[in-house]
Formats: sequence, structure tokens, C-alpha cells
Amino acid sequence: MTHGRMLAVHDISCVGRCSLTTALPIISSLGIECSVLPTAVLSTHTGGFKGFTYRDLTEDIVPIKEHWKSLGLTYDAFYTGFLGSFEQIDLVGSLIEGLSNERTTVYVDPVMGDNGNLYTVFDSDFPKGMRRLCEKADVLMPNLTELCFMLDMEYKSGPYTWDYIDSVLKAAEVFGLKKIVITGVSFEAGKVGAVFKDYESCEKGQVMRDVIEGYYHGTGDVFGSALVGALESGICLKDSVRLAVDFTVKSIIRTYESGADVRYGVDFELGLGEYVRYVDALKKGIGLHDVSSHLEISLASGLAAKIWSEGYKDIIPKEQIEYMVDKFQSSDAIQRAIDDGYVYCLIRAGDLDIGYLGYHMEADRMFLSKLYVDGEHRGMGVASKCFQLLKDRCREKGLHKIYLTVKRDNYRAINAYKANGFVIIDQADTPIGNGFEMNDYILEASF
Ligand code: PXL
Repeated sequence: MTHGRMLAVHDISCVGRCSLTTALPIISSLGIECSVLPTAVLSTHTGGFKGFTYRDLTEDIVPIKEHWKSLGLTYDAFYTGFLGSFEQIDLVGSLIEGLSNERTTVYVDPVMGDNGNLYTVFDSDFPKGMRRLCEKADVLMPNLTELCFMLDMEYKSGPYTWDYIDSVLKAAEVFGLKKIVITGVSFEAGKVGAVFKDYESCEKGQVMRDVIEGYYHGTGDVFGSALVGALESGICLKDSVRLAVDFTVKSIIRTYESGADVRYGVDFELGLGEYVRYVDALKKGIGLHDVSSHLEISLASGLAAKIWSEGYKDIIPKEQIEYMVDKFQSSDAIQRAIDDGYVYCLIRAGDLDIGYLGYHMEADRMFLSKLYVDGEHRGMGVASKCFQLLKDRCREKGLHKIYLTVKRDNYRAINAYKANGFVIIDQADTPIGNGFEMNDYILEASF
């Protein structure tokens, strides 16, 4: 379901960026109408501030629901998070039943604890109540602690094996879910992320990133909101998880770098623009359009001039950029390469040309000669999508390797290639005329 009306059911912790104060801005940023049902109002969240106020709004839930029913309102999605009591869990459960329609998706984040412990505000019976709500969920987003408490499994700290995670995913089938995303999973020291499974298609996977030391409050809600927003925008589970992990990690890094008091939550606001662009590009879909006409060749060449002059100005002298663009990226140069058997493609997000690439099929592997994405559209997984598409083209020809060259001090590009499975296999220094030389690594990915 894309862009229906959603209801976010969480408390409002007025200060400290969690629950409704993260769900509302993150989900709204995607153009999704997000109504709210505040279950309590707190002056701050409960994780680290002393003396916070707490006004319970349980008794308002039924009258609010009745009013909405009288208006004929139904919701296409519910997103529930922190709930304070058994009574709230049951009232929210019946609110979901009373205000659903035939398209409704129910997202439940069973906020209860972390690192093997329940939050101190909950007693040991609470997971039983939360389990009842999870049985109404289509998409569940627990961490391992919450899952273990609800499934009566012993909590073990990581790193985990896939066998263990598989056993947990299997045990979670009792909830009758469509999808699950488990956060805070680690398969090796220094890495942490999320695993996901679609119980209908049986697709499962993981998205892991480097651990950032420290405890950052509210990251579960930032992650959950970004995930719900992406899924509700029609993005597939794998991409939604990747998007939510990266949005959360970047928010943590920003907070870490600013040295801010972590009780106030993570700095997600500055990442919203990128998040929206990323969702938008994935929604439109990244495709490769083979270049053949003069017009398409000049479009690729025009993009080259823009991308090179903006993107490489810090690592390549201006005169060398001009020389290289003219020698390798002009319309004539592209036409000559095509005549020599190269394939050039415009990279399209929907109907927008956001970059281009050029490759040559050799006997045993693909040589990827160029892959350039316009700066405005970087960091949205465009290169990863292109690699998926290029790998498909290789497999069609029975090839299972792609190699490329990259300037040795272009660290951003090297890291992006490594994240896509490339490893450095060699290096090359190639004179290109006019006294210039290319000092490259050769990277290769096998698949
Ligand atoms: O989802 C985190 C959260 C939400 N609401 C309140 C909380 C917390 C976590 O501590 O205290 C009130």
C-alpha cells in the first residue's frame, strides 16, 4: 500500500527525540499523512532524565476511537511503539481491529527492552501482553531482547551464527507475520545491523554496518519510523531495511561527531533530505538505458562534463579534468568507444538521467570502464543497483566477474566499490598524454 492514511500510536516524550517526535517528522517527510494517537505525555523519555512527568492518556483511547468511527475513518497502516500497560495494549489491539480496512498493514515495534533486559518500567509479565499485540502485526520490528522475552527463549549476547538467527526467525512464525526485521544483530565483532525475513516469499538477509561505540537513545524509533515510511512508500523489504539502517547510522554518526548529550536522541533531522531523495529514487526504480542515438551520446557526454567538473575538483587538477573529459568523455570519444564494442548506458531513476556507465565484455569478465552518478543522487544505492543490473548482464553471457580501475586516492569511490564486493587485485600507472598520468587500483568482484 502506498501513501494511504497512517496512524502512529506511541507516547509523546516532549524532549529527547523518540516515539511520536521521531515517527511524525520521518514518516511525514515522505508525503505520507500520519495521524497520531498519543498514549501518554511525558516531559522527557524515561531513559536517563530524572524527575520526568508522566500523564497517562489510556482513558482517552476509547472516546478518540469512537469519534473516529463516527467520522467513518479507517487507517491503511498502524505503527505502534512504546505502550505503557496491559490495558493500553488491549485497547490499542481493539482500536486496530475497529479502524482497519481491507488494505491495512499493521507495523508493531514491541518496545520493551534491550541488551537482554526489560526497561525498568516493565515487569516480567509485560512481554505476554505485548505478544498478543504482535499476533495482530503484519510487520514486526523487535530487537533480539524483545523477541526472546516474548518467545520465552533465553537471551544470548552476540555475535550470533545464522543457524541461531534462523532458529529465532522460525520461532517467530508463531506470530503469524508477513515480515520481520530484527535489530541489533551481530554476526562478527565490530559489526551490527538488522536481519529481515519475508515469511511469504521466504526472502531473508542482513544489513550490517560498523559498530559505533556508546548507547544512543531513541535509535529504535528512528530506525522503525524510517523502515515503516519506506515500506509504506512501496519500497521492497531489503531496500527498506538498508535505507533505515543507513538513516539511523548516519544520524548516530552526526550525533557522535557533534559530541551532543545522547539523552536528547540522535540528530536525524539533517538526514531527512537524503532519506526522501533515496526513497524517491528507489520508488522510481533505477534502470539502464543503452545509448545508441547521437542525442543519447550527447546526453551521456553532457552528464560527464557536469559530474567530472563538480565531483573531481578536489582530487584532480582542473586542467587534467578538462583534458580527460575531452579525451575520454566527449561525444566523439563515446562514439569511438561504442564503435570499438563498448556499451554505454544512461542510468535512469524513473525518467530522470542521473548518470551513465560504459563497459566492455571480455572473454572471461566484464571491464567496467565508467560508472558516474550525478552528485545530487549519490548515496542512494544507485551504484549498488547498477552493479545488480550489470551482474545480470554478465550472467546472461555466462560471466561471473567485473573489474574496473579507480584512482588510488579516490577513497570514497574505493569504499563504495568495496561495499559492493570489489577487492583490490592490482594497480596500474598509465600515461595519458600531455604529461598526465592515471594512478589507479584495479578492483574486481566475483559473483
Ligand atoms: O521507544 C523508546 C521510548 C519511547 N517512549 C518512552 C521511553 C522510551 C525509551 O526509553 O522511555 C516514554
